[in-house]
This record gives sequence, structure tokens and C-alpha cells, in this order.
Amino acid sequence: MLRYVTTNAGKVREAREYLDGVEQLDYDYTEIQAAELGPIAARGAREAYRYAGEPILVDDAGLFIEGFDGFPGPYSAYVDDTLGVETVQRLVEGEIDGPRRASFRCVLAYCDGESFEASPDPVDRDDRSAAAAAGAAGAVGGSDDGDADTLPVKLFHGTVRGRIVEPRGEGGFGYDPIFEHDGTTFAEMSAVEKNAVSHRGRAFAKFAEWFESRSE
Ligand code: ITT
Repeated sequence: MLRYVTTNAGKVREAREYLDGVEQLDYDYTEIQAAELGPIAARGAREAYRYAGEPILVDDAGLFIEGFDGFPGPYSAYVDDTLGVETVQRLVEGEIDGPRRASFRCVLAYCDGESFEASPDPVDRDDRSAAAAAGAAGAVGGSDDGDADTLPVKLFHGTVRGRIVEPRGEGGFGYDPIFEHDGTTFAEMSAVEKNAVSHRGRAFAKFAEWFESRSE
């Protein structure tokens, strides 16, 4: 049974479209400090696999604001919890002129204790070459959990570009009300409409295709 590791009910709603019979695992893995999402998700997948002993899918996402050099990026959850998305929107409006471009990124990290081919999606083996293949800028924190760090983790990336706008819409979660894509905020879309264009939808489309062929 595949376990989708998240504490976020909004992510589970969106994931269901891609994964039949997926079970949520409400497990709060350690989020290491890193400039990119890949190493954070890979490390979380190893930790969750060690905890559950079943195939694991970790979903790490973030909002990268161009005029803020990608902030809040990997710190998106902390910034959402402390400032809130409306304050983020006001800061963007006050500090950035022009179109206020941003992108959402999602990384899905899969671990089932076995190894995989790296093509076309990268495998994080917790070494420098794998991190480079995954586009990682390097994790801060080191490897202190022994052999768990040698577990290979397959990574699936999804990105969507948009811009930061005043909050609109009642749907979605997190930063969705302030993220507009093609004239509509993610909070104004249904889960199906959002999945069709979103970072998570794109990552899941890749993962679901790969996972089906792996299960054959
Ligand atoms: P888990 O780590 O338990 O999965 P989380 O909500 O902390 O839950 P992330 O670290 O991936 O998940 O999310 C970082 C922040 O970005 C957090 O505030 C989310 O609400 C937000 N976020 C993630 N995906 C989003 C999406 O599709 N739309 C809007 N906000 C999103």
C-alpha cells in the first residue's frame, strides 16, 4: 500500500485524482534546511520509509517569488504560519513593481527500499552527483541517520508560473488565494481545474505514469 505522507488535507484532496486507494500517512518528518525542495523531500521520504516500512510518497512544495529571489521557497510553510498569505501579498505589493511574478514548485519523493533507474527523472542517493542531477544546491545538516541515507529516492518535479495578486476565491489552501495563473487564482479553481495546470498536478502526472509501469 502506497502511503502519501502529509499533514495537509488540501494536498490529499488533490492527490486522490491520481492515486487510486492511496492512504494518507499523517507523519511529520524532519524538514532539513536546504535551498531546494528535492533534498528536503528525499530526506523526508527516507525517514518516513524507515518509520512505516511501506512504499512512501512525500510531497514538498513552496512558493518562489521572483522579486524576492525565490523567498519564501523552502520556508513557505513557516512564512504561511507566522505571517500569513495576506501579509505576504501586501509585502509583495509594497516592495515589487510590475507583474509580481512567482512560481509554485512541487517535488514528489518516492522510496520503497529498492533501487531505480535515474532516467528520465532523477534519483537522490544522498551524494553530490545525485543532488546535482536533482537540481539541488546542497543540503545543510549532514547525514546523521546511518544507513537510511543510502536508500535511493526517486524525485518527480512540477512547476507552474503565475503572479501574486490580492486574495480571491474560497477554494484550495495555503497560498492559493494570492496566486493567479492565466487570470484565475488557484483558490477560484476546483481541485480538478487546479490539477490540470498546477505544480502538484504536473509532478503527479509524471509520478502516476511511472508508478503504473513499476507496478506492472
Ligand atoms: P506537509 O509538509 O505535512 O505535507 P505542509 O502544508 O507543511 O504539509 P509544504 O511544506 O509542502 O506542506 O508546504 C509549504 C507551504 O506551501 C504550506 O504553507 C502550504 O500550505 C503551501 N502550499 C503547498 N502546496 C500548495 C498549493 O498547491 N497551493 C497553495 N499553497 C500550497
